[in-house]
Amino acid sequence: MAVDYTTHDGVAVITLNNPPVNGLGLSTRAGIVDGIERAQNDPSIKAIVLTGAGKAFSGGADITEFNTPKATQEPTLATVIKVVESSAKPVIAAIHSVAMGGGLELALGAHYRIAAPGAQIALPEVKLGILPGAGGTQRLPRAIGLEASLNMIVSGAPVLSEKLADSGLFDEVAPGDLAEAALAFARKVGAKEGPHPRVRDRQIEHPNAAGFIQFARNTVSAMAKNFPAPLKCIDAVEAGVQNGFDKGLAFERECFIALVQTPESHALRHAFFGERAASKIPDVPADTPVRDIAQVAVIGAGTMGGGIAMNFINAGIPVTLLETKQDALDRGLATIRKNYEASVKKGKLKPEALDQRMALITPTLSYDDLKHADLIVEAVFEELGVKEQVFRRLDEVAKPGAILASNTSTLDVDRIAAFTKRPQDVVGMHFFSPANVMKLLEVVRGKDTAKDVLATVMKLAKKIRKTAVVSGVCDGFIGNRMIEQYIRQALFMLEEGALPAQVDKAIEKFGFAMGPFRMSDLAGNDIGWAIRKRRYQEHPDMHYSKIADRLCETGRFGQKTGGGWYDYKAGDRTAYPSKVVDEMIGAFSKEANAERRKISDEEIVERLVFALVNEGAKILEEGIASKASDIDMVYLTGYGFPLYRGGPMLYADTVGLYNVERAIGRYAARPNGDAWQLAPSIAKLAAQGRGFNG
Ligand code: T1G
Repeated sequence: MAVDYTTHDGVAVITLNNPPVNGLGLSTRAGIVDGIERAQNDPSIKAIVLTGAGKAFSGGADITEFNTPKATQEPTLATVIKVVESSAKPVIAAIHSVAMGGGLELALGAHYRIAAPGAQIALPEVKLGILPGAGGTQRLPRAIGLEASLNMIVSGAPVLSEKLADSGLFDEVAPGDLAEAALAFARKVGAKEGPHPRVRDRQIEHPNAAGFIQFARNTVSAMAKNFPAPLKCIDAVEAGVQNGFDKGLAFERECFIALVQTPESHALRHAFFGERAASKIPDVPADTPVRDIAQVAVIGAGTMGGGIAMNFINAGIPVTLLETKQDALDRGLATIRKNYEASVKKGKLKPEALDQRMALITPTLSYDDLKHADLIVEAVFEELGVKEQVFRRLDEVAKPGAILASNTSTLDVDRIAAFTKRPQDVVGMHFFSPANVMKLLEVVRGKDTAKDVLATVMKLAKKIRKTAVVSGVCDGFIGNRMIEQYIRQALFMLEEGALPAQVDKAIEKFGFAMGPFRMSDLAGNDIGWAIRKRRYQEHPDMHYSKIADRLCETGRFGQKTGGGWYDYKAGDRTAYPSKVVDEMIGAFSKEANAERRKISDEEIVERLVFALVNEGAKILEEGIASKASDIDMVYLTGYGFPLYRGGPMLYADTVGLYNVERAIGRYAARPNGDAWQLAPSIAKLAAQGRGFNG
């Protein structure tokens, strides 16, 4: 039973014991009910303490039971809370570390609550696209008031227990031994005559509840346009304010059932699990010993190197930063300082933290200073010859067991590893620009990369707050290999009749943060140009539209040259459709004898997104990615794919692979159709009526 029951001089202690965070799974829920009933029937017991073992009071509903019959099997959490709330003997919730979601709702069903300081208190359900489904929208407003509760429910953000000390949620915030404080409190209230106070019986006091709720609704509807849950949270709280607890509870249930079935909630839960699943590598045991990373070195103090260094400094890990020339080193340090100064100005960083962080950097021009580093990340020019020089040098100076990582975005990590005598210590750590901001980290596993190196880097990624996804070695790994096909389709569509602004608008309406042409103007069209030139050498058979080369030949590299696919005005980053470029596109189509036609937004979205899906399917077939959710995590955290659609592979499942296959078949039969080589797995899964994610 995932619950322990002990007695202490007239007080029964029910301890949730379902590691890792006391998720309220079926056996835990049943154990609580049994414990409460056992205490009712024991005349020596005057009061009951409910608490959690290990690192949480409770992290809420057991997410491992989501979408399984156990999740809704009696006793449901609502039943458990009803049993707790109707106990004749007082129930005291003793909260520490984490009380989230159903865990907090359970505590709200108790008669009294005592908390240790530092506990994370939250109703994060809205982040899963649902709302508190066990009375949270009804009890929390009665415990801490309308405004504070709406803030917590709609944001899902945790609040530290001591910040709620005077909120009416806790009867005590106990800085000392929580168990002792709970037992003492239990003996005190156990001596009192019942009935004991129930949160549900409190009133929600507010001078102008209707006005505040309307204000909240206006605020939330502006920011939550693609997510239904936040507004539903407000509706449920309002129902309780207007119609009383029981009607409010019933309405909350209706909202919960409706939301849990929405594609947005499915996408958010997919991302929640995908984030956790990404850190699990099928053939690397979870208990693989990791190497200690106390000191890091970064080679290259440019945009990437500086951003990479900041990640480690932000986590308190000292960094030796190596450059070849003093002025480059000085520039790199100045950029890092400027970034921190900007954070201080925005109030995101305390002034004293700026100097503390800068003090963690040891600048140097000498490779010899890297000899103590446990991890060395190179972020030098993206050219194999340069990487070779760096890794041969590293092989000479790095201490045995140091992990040697390359930030390469497309080069072959196995070839880089072969420049050393220690390929087992070489790995790719592909950060995304700006490296100190973007959450995605592609961890590229070479054929010789040791398992403990992978385990170490995945653990370190969590420490520097990155979403790490393991990729095998191929050109472009996961993200860039897929974006290649996306851009190919975008360029073909220009040739066939679309214009940059139409393509961007269509895919931005679908939910992408930025369309391909605005993105390219931002990153620099010359970067794609250089990659295409390399591609033409390596894959002469691959059919590309040369329209982007034509643009680059005129020097229109994007924002940095005042013009790219769009025109720009000095000091203004707005992308203005360019008459010159539109005419160039028209002329190009004529030269290519391409009959320009009207292309619908729907075709634009299908060709861009299904190009990602088709290449993602091949990446799965080749084992470059181990699971579809890894590919989705790459696109959600590194490429601006809309979160409410869950990533390209989940979106394909939502559309149905049968429909994806038919759409690809249609495009394969049209001009430039040779780019559509259907991934066999799409046809196979479609025939079985399955999706990528099961
Ligand atoms: N149930 C089961 N396992 C959970 C869990 C949960 N609720 N939350 C986390 N885990 C696992 C997680 O998968 C990982 O497992 C391990 O715990 C450590 O997690 C009715 C319906 C609690 C703050 O949304 O925010 O209640 O990978 O690495 O950084 O209204 O986990 O080690 O095998 O994140 O210390 C609402 C989600 C559910 C809480 C701990 N609850 N969890 O953070 O560790 S819906 C949540 C978190 C609900 C009710 C509704 C965090 C944490 P493994 P971790 P951490």
